[in-house]
Amino acid sequence: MSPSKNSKLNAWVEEVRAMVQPDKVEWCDGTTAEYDRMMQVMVEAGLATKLNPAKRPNSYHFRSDPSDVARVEDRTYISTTNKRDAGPTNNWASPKELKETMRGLYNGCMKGRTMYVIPFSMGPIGSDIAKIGVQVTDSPYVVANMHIMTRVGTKVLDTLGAGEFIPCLHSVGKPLQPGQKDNGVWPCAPIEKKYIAHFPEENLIWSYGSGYGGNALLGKKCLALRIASAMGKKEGWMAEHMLILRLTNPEGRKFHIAAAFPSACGKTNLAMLQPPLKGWKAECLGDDIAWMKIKADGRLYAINPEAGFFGVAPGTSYKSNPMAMDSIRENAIFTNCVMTDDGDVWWEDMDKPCDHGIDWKGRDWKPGKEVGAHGNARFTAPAKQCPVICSDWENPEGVPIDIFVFGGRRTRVMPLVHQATSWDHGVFMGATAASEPTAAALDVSSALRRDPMAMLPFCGYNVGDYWQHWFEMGDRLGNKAPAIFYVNWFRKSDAGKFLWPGYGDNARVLKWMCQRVEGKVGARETPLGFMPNPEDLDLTGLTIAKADLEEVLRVDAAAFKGEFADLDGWMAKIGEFVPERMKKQVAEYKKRFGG
Ligand code: OXD
Ligand code: MN
Repeated sequence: MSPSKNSKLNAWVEEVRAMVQPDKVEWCDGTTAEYDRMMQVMVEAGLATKLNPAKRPNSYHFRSDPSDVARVEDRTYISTTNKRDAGPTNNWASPKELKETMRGLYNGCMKGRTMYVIPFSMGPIGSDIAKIGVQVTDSPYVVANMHIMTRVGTKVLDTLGAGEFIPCLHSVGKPLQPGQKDNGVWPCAPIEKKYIAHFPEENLIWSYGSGYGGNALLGKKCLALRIASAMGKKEGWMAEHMLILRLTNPEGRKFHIAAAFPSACGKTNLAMLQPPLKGWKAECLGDDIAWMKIKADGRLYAINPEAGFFGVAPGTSYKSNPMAMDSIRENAIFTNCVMTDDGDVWWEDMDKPCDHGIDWKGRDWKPGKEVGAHGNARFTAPAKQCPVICSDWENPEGVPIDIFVFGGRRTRVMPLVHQATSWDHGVFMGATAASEPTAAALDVSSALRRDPMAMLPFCGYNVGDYWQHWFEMGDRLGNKAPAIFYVNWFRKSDAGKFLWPGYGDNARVLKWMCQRVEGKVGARETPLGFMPNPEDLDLTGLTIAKADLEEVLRVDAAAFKGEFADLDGWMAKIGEFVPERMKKQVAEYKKRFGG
């Protein structure tokens, strides 16, 4: 029986039920008892292992199928009536054809399974920036993860009343025959049957065939980025692939920073960084997504629409991110890690080595040629468990953003930091951001890729229109617009050594940004924009060779000129959709380099 009086919702759930033909339907209430029951179901199905409670209380480990370990960009669609509205960076399919294909797959796809109906809020329930979604899924793994990553439950239905919701349909695409059980085999469909489809004209999401991460937890990339970005364009707000953090200076002034990086650039690390600078305090508000609206005072306010962290495990350690390590000490879900002999989880570059365990493929494992944890192994943990979660992280009003940061992973060419000289220049910096490849997507090539505002896989509409939206937001914000910076923590020397220590020391760069906003620190003008002189950075307590510092702050004009062809290629890819203001920025950029 539906606990909702929303007739549109009830009609949709009934329509889906008739199509997917589950054994039964369960409405999720978001309670701990429900979470525990999901885990019980999955332990019994051989899909989950409860970790040793003495090591990691109330935590579970899962192993997915090797074909289902990351987002599948080739199978992700933006389905709009006109192809131009999906733009040159998205896969497009006509809604009519895509729906027909997918209906064929959905038909009877939940046979032998339970269909769960998950009402969830992205953002604090009732915030004027928040949105309500309802996900239908046949995966208890998804239910449990949604409990952590979003706000699930009856209160959401009460708030929804008869209002609008975003329908999110999901199936792992593996019906069960009578008597058949999963028996330890992660359910999913083969790659050519996986579809992650978005219909922005109707605010609708259909996902089929994958049980993993962003393909399946539909509140995250599908709703909070692809659909929300398209809604933001229509409604005049922004949904961005950005962490949010608060830095407080010794005088008590708070700065809010929203930073966009492609996957695997240390976003979660930056979101939780702890400054080694006396009197400076950092608090985390979110590690992946920011929704931002201009409020009555003319400033841009951000909320984190999520309630948890779905972080990349390998590389996370007490050295790289102690706050994340403390966030996952209990009540966490781990996927595709090594299971240790004492019933805990492990991954590459965790603090202590692991001599023996079961690898992510379920095989007996010892350190050697093959990694034990998949490169995109993940932890799911409640944000409230982060020791440095900001007291305002659930403030329905959001926090006013002072600074935007773009960046990427570049071993060469790009210096440590530069600042835009104007909003339009900052939009150009974001639009031309580039990074080296990631394990978070299964199917991206190993070449350097341009990743505009880190939204390449997540922008739910034409990227040219998206850039135009950025320009227009700047017009509306005027002199209240955040200052824009670009960083690269990953520059290496010719000998392959990182030139900048990174991690907590990145706070030194953030401090420079805050002081720039206050007009308290110097900079030099370069063809890239404003950059710090070595003495403008607070390097107290840091040992860095003078030559390394100079190198990491050097603008190699010849190298940048050498990338003009790549820049032209990128603009040519967006072609007729490049806004005039972007063309002007490209021309000015080249002129500054004398070319
Ligand atoms: C993520 C990603 O999972 O960006 O956050 O890939
Ligand atoms: Mn992300």
